[in-house]
Amino acid sequence: MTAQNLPTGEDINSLLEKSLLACGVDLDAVRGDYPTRSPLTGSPLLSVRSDDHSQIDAMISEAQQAFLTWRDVPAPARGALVKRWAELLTEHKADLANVITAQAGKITSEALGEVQEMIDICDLAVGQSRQLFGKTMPSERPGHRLMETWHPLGVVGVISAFNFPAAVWSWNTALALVCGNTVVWKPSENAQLTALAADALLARAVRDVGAPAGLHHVVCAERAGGEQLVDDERVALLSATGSVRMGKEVAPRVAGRFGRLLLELGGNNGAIVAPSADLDLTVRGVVFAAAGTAGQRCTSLRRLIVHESIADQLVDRIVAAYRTLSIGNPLDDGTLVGPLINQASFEGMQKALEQARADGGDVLVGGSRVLADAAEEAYYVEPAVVRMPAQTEVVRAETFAPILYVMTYSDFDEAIELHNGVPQGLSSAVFTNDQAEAERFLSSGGSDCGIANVNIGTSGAEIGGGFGGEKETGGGRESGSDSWRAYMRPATNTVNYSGELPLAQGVKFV
Ligand code: UN1
Repeated sequence: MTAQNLPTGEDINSLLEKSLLACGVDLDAVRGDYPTRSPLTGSPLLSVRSDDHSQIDAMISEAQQAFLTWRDVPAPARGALVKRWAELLTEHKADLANVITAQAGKITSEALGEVQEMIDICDLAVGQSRQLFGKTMPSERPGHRLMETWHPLGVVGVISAFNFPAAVWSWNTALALVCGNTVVWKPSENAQLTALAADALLARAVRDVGAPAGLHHVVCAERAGGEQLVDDERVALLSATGSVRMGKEVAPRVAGRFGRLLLELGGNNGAIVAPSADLDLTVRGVVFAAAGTAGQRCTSLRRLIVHESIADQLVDRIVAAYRTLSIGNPLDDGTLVGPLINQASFEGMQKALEQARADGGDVLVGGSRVLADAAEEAYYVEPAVVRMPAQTEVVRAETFAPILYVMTYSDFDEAIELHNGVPQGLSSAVFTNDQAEAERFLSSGGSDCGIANVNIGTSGAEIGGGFGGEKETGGGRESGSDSWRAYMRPATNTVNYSGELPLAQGVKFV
């Protein structure tokens, strides 16, 4: 089922400009020669400025300078900035969501959800600003206190992807700011307008609370701009979200200069469906996780490992649900699946499907392009379900598009082995009503991912938990739990109030 009424390029541009202005973007200041386009129609959007090497250098210097002031502002007062930012995000939720839809192609409900996720991380960070606690330990020496304190790092460089063009930056930025750092952000070339809109709201919060203006910057540049953040020694922490290929390039360069790294790379998320699973709930969970956001989340469900006794029945129901998905204009209320980001993404999907067929896979539904007549340069696709005879190379690779590979298992150990038998380790799920299976999946011998769920899909994590994964996903944790520690450095302090000078380990000296 497809929705035919795509907007015109003019419609999108007028919605975009109105929304950018409402967010406080100075259109004249951001305008430049770098072309941007809307995945809704493939039509051009406002062209943006390109920052060169010396401009990026100046941003890092300003951020470094602002850090010297910001680090001494009490953390709860830093929290007041993030609190104001959350108010502005709440007030301009629809404006920012419109920009996200226009540039990333998310359906309105998911674009609003992305902004809600930003508000949520701000709430969390504000609370965190009154904690940032260290431990105290008993000293072995009388009249001494031993404790740990946490201090800001400096400039945090954030590299983010197109698919969560604002939320991932906000996870990093809200925490980095309350922790006393300053931020230089290099968004995806496919998400610069969203970045400028999101950043304009932060700029307003900075002005409203009188925080130092230089504490946040957006770098509008291609890859070289990101590389500058990777290689600049003043960037104390580099937090990068994107492909495994990008992470493999970035990690040794940052490590080579002893910078800190936070990586959130690819996922190839799987779900096991056991015979006891509630199939109504499973179908809904699977369809949202696999087809939602047109399969363009790091957490999208890409592999379904189903018990052989229920496989046919479940697959039939998923296929039937896929046939009812409305694909088209993401601004329309009823639409569930918007466009892919661009042609390369569509081609990647086609190539993967071809390979899957060559490997003996059976494409049960989807895979075709739709609405090509209405918008030649937009790439709307029917999400695909492919029954695979085995977990072949193409299944083991992340294709950033809506392909769900289905495989079967006969015993639960085999299912876990299949599940963990991929290079990535971000998110995972089991659908079961057997408590022992659920517990095994969550145990150390179960899922090897950073996120492991029971009876919900792999995507849509809440902000309160740590977000990230293992193996090629890069090992970083962002957003909730103890992730704030990645933005700070611990110091161990020993305070002597005894008036004597006993040495540790009983050592005698002068
Ligand atoms: C991403 O795709 O990079 O768990 C982030 C989720 C969202 C975040 C996804 N909260 O699906």
